[in-house]
Amino acid sequence: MTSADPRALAAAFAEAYGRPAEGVWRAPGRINVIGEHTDYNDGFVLPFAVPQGVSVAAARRDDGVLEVRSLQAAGAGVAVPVDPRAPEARRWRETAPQRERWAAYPAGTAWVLREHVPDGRIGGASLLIDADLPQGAGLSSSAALECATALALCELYGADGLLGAAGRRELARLAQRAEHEYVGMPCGIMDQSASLLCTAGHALMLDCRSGLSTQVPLPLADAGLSLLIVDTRMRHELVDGDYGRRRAECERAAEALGVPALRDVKDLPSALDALDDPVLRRRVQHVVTENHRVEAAVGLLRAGAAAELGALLTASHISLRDQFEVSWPGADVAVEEAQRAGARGGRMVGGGFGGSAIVLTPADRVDQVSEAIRAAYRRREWEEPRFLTAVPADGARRLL
Ligand code: GAF
Repeated sequence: MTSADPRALAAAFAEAYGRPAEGVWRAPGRINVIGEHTDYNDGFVLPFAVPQGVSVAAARRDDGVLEVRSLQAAGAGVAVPVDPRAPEARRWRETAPQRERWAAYPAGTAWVLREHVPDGRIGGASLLIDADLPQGAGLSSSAALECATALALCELYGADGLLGAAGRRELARLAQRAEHEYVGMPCGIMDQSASLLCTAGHALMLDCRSGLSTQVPLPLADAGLSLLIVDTRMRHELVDGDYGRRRAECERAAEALGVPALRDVKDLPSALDALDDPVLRRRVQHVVTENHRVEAAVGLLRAGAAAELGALLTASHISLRDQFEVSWPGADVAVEEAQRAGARGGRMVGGGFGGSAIVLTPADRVDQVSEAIRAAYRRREWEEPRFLTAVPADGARRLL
């Protein structure tokens, strides 16, 4: 069974919980064309939703408990009070074994939504999750899980104000808040925005300061191009601290430069001169140039020059590798080998330290490019990478 089959998921829900689901909702993962580690610097990003995602079958309950089960996680699932101050919720958050920790994403989402439902209380829910998005692959499975849960709970509990176009922007902020305050991951706003706001055939140009976004057509197939996702099978765990450290370095640099955020650095050479710490200089160099690359990429797409994006992708990768220092060997090798085999460029995506890379290649070279990457992995005795073709898909929605 795949997540694209809502009736099968509803049937599995009825079997698991002994009562019918009230609906099935789905939220996608994302690929970011360009604009990495710019979102929490108030900058620009250009993600699109992928067809792979997370589906949630759900039904309300009235005992204040959120019970989550997953077709991908064996065992009986996790039941935790929606109110995190309840002793059982506290105990669970302090002692949950690693295999149950994924449940913090839906639990945190239920908690942040309480202020937005008519009587100020989410009475509980049973959820059955089905994901065809690999976890830890840098494709934003966590945000997809939050957003699918959020849509389900908003509809079930009548948080109608969060369901329209403007409401979805707020919903993205709430899901981000769940991740900050409940999960402990200080993420930016890109992943939740992509999951909730993207439309098929387009990338989303998002100004992470104003929250304003525009849909930018991404006609890859018409331009004879493929964007290949290379899941390097090297896994990351962003809650672990490297991501938070990068974010803190950016905030320190902004403070030292006397600007609200690194987005406000207008004169890069003077900013670099003003910083003594070489690490902070590298971080600033990345963020400032990456914002320029997002704007350049949007310019190319609007001019019908998608094939020219390759050089920008590779420049982004080199900057993430050398200045921001978040790349990993599997991504570096994939980008280098892809180019040698005729791809136009590529880069790591997501927070880094593992996960996926993307490669922009003429559609007729997909086989050569993927074989070159596979062979390079074999030579190093690394686990075989997995390939997906990235197709810009619709954002989160109700399926049933
Ligand atoms: C992760 C975060 F969740 C995003 O907010 C973003 O910062 C990204 O890393 C890096 O661009 O996916």
